[in-house]
Amino acid sequence: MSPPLITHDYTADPSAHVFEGKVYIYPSHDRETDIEFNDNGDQYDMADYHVFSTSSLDPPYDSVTDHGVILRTEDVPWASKQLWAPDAAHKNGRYYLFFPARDKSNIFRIGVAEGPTPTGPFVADPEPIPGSFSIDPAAFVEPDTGDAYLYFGGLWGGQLQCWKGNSSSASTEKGGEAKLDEHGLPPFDATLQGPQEPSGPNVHALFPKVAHLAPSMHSFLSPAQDLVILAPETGAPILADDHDRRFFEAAWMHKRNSTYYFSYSTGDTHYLVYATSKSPLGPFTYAGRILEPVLGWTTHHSIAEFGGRWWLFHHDCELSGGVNHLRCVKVREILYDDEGRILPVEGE
Ligand code: FUB
Repeated sequence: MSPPLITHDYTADPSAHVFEGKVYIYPSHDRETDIEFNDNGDQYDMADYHVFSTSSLDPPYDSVTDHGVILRTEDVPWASKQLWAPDAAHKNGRYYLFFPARDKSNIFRIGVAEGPTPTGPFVADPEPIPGSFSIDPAAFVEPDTGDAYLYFGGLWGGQLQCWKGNSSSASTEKGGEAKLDEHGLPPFDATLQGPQEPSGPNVHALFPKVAHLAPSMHSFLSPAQDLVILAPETGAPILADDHDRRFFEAAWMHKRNSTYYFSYSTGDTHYLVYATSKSPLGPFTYAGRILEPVLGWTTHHSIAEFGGRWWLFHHDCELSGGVNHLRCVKVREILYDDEGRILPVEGE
């Protein structure tokens, strides 16, 4: 069993990047709460972010440094609560922190904050990214061209299912097209919040979203689109009832050789899985499991290359003895076979 990477505090949803020769980890900062547990995730009531760095990923993790708070709810004019899983990117000689939070209407949006170094100081935009919604942003900057993309989405508490007409997979209101706003978004359907999602024979799953980021990194070049994930055996989209393989949350993109790997959590079946494509916009084809269920309900990760090895950063609830919303970040090496398939690792 690998030990927690960070032990003095609860951390989760680790987004890892190599910046300036070191690994920087941007996790959620879990905290104790009196909020009753529910399937909407209200107990995940985080209020700030810390950033961590390390020059070694092998135990005993002596070089892990907590750089302190880099953003708080009160630093974000549009946010009301729940700073969930963040990510960071480097472009234009600047660093960008992408984060979801509920706005003042209780709707999850995605914000961006910019700073001069991997540890900030970060200054948040006064409004969320126009056209953004749902949770779990993952930024990917194409190494060769600098083109940047933001992947996001999450079911149930993540509200992806509340934006029905936005998805080419979803039906719109009876007999007609949903009316879209200037960012391509339909009205938010609050009655679909919580543990709800499409189901039924031949209904395909809701897809995660991808948006091409503008060169400034503060807006989308065009409305977010579906990131289609196909079943290899049919070539058709993964079905909604296929809970072992359908996208739930925790989007992550990495590129190895010329292949794009989109990895994600299956939520209520608790797997980390991945799909591959030759384009960052897909379509992707489901390729297999990376990690079996861990201790705790959620599973969320990132994948990065450091020191000539590939690493899976993830979390479980070992540090709290199994309390779902008090998690701890871990790391372990992952290997690929000769065809570029990720070799599955065991749960703990
Ligand atoms: O940390 C809050 C939420 O739990 C994340 O946004 C999800 O991915 C899940 O890990």
